[in-house]
Amino acid sequence: MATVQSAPAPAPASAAADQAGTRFPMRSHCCYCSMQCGLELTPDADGAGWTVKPSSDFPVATGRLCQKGYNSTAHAFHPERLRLPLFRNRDADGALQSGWTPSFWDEALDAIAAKLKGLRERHGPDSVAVFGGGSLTNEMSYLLGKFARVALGTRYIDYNGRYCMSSAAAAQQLAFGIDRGLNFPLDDIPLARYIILAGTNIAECQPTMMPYLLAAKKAGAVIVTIDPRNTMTSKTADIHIRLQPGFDSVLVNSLLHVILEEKLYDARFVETRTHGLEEVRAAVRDFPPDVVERYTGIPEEVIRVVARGFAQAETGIVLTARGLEQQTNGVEHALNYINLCLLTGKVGRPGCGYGAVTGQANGQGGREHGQKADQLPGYRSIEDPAAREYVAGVWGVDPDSLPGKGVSAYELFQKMETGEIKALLVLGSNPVVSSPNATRVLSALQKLELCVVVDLFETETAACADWLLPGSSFLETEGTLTNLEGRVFHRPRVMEKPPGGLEDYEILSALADRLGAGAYFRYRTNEEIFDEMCRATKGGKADYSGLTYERLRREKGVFWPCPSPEHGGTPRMFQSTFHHADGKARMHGIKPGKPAETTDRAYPYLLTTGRVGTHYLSGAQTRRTEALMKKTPVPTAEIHPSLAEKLKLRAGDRIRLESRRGSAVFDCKITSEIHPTTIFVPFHWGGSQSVNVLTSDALHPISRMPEFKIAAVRAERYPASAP
Ligand SMILES: Nc1nc2c(c(=O)[nH]1)N[C@H]1C(S)=C(S)[C@@H](COP(=O)(O)OP(=O)(O)OC[C@H]3O[C@@H](n4cnc5c(=O)[nH]c(N)nc54)[C@H](O)[C@@H]3O)O[C@H]1N2
Ligand SMILES: Nc1nc2c(c(=O)[nH]1)N[C@H]1C(S)=C(S)[C@@H](COP(=O)(O)OP(=O)(O)OC[C@H]3O[C@@H](n4cnc5c(=O)[nH]c(N)nc54)[C@H](O)[C@@H]3O)O[C@H]1N2
Ligand code: SF4
Ligand SMILES: [Mo]
Repeated sequence: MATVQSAPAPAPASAAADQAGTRFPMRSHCCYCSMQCGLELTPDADGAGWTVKPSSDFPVATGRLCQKGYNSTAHAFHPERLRLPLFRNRDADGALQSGWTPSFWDEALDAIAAKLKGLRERHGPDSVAVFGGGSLTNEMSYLLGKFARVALGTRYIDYNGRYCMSSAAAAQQLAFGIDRGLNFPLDDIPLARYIILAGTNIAECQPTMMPYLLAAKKAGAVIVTIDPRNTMTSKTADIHIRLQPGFDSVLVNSLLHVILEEKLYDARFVETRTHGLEEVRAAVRDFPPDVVERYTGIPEEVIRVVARGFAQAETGIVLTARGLEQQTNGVEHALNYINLCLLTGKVGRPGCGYGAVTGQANGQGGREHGQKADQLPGYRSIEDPAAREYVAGVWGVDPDSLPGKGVSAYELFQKMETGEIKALLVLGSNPVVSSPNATRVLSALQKLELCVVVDLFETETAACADWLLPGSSFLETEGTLTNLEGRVFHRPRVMEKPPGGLEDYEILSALADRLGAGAYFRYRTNEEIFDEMCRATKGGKADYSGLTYERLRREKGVFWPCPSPEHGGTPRMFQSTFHHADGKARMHGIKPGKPAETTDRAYPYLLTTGRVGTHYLSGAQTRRTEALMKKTPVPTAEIHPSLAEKLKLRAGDRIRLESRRGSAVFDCKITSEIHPTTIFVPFHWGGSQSVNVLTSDALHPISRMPEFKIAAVRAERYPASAP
């Protein structure tokens, strides 16, 4: 393969001039998780990078960073950063040749647009698809949605947030009529007297949130964790419930059973603010704690203690994350945890609430402004005629020209497999590593006639690309993001883009121009995109219309909804009303369902997957960060000593895991902290280290969330001496 051409990397010396006042330190925000900790950056002594310190200027996790945050700028200077558009020919059978040819931007954009136009003419606009990501700014998320609908005219756009927040989002929409990760500010956490953390490993995934939990604990709160593993998070808990994956709704039904049986619920709140009590009562009738102890091994007494503790506490919070959401029953599990809050009246007042802990940098804003298959900006539905008319008005297009809703992220790959989708633009995701059943995704991508990837690096997904375009890192662009609390804030630019380079938004605008839609994409700055986006959100659920860059800078972030310049924002939601037409929340009776794949004789163990503190998602950035790779160079499977004994594992042996979809070999760590039937593997690696070659691509019927957290596998010893 030809070497990937690189132009000189931008150096801190070219630091952006638009950060007023003292030049250093400059302000930014960590590019990784949803905490969005503030950074203070000063150039290294050798001028080759930045020295990173926590910012004292951002009112979230002030003065704190985790190991990823301290190392968050390193990847931007990695020698493998792409600097020029790269191109590859296809041979007569349509297969990609090896070796990239560097190109110029004009040449690249002309060629891509010509190919897209040709496909559109021959096969219609829906032959082209777009795949976005939750790391992108609000501006880019919005623009990607507009680009798909206006410049390409395709219904097929979705993004990696489908793999992330979609089940909790669907549950919150059903229960509350609106979806915002946390319904309350982080500052409410220390006011909670009882905190349930289910399927959320905050200590590794949002590490700077831990002090909020520890402050609550210091003030007397009881913390309960529910996870198949005794994680770093559960080490701070008073009670840890080690649950076999898939059993959350069974456990919660039992908690609800005790609360109803012992009349510990908040009858006034339930009566005046909710619907569904009788439905819940009926659903939990058959789940007394002694029966559930028999199903799950969780002692009856523990169930009673937690149920009573949560119900009787003056204040309480429940947080869930991907542990229970990334399942074919994920929406139901989340709904049941919401039931717990509603039944006990713990919503809409200080120290109370339900929160689905958002994951990606802009996992919140990224799911509000149109990257989703069925969505228009402001959390509007693309199927709603009034929403179509309003947004079309802002865009200056005919409402009838907007396509209808498309399909979810994984279903896009299924449509590539059948040939219905023939071209794909990926911006802000690395789906070959992060999708379930990754081998199938890879082969679907190989069927495309045109694949364009805009990224910082030649990722595993770029292996399927005709065109690889250099994207801008978080240091080289400005924009707004919305953190896990729903706080919209402005992230300034730190460095100028390399000479001749294009920002992500400029790439889309230039392509739109060549596709004949340039008139709708004439932006000179990210701020112009933001202002248009805010107008497009007006009257929607996620209403940003009271926001401007100036205001976000001055107030250091504002919580949405914020429907007018005079409105102060909404840190705590649901204080007097929910977002259904009658103002009441909905409780749902949950009948626990089985996962798509259960264990059997051939595949006797449960594989669950997730994260480690040192790496981020597909690893595209953190595997290019030396300090983090030194700590965790390879994925390690966690297995229980009883399983190690069964497999006759010896020190240094690895483990070979096989599911119905593939097999892979991993190093292993033998630990009694994991549920005996369960094996955990992190997913931050690709190729032969990919755990997603094993995972199940069963999707939730409503949210279309894949079942990343449960697959049936067999396991065998892989001797240390084997290759
Ligand atoms: N270090 C690091 N931090 C990150 C990320 C990262 O990649 N690395 N990614 C960010 C993103 S995008 C996201 S979405 C978040 C994810 O944050 P989390 O959801 O907290 O992370 P996971 O490790 O995927 O899963 C959490 C826990 O769920 C448990 N679990 C598995 N099955 C079940 C089950 O059936 N029930 C219950 N109750 N628990 C179960 C796992 O053992 C695991 O400890 O993290 C964000 N922060
Ligand atoms: N087995 C298993 N699989 C999972 C999960 C799991 O728990 N288990 N979790 C799922 C979840 S919650 C998530 S969120 C997904 C995420 O998985 P991915 O979507 O693959 O996430 P990233 O690795 O963040 O991919 C972002 C890509 O965009 C690039 N990038 C970053 N910022 C920018 C930018 O500003 N511009 C451009 N052009 N490119 C940029 C990065 O280099 C990287 O290649 O993974 C999912 N996959
Ligand atoms: S907690 Fe999240 S945002 Fe903060 S430094 Fe760590 S990875 Fe970055
Ligand atoms: Mo995520």
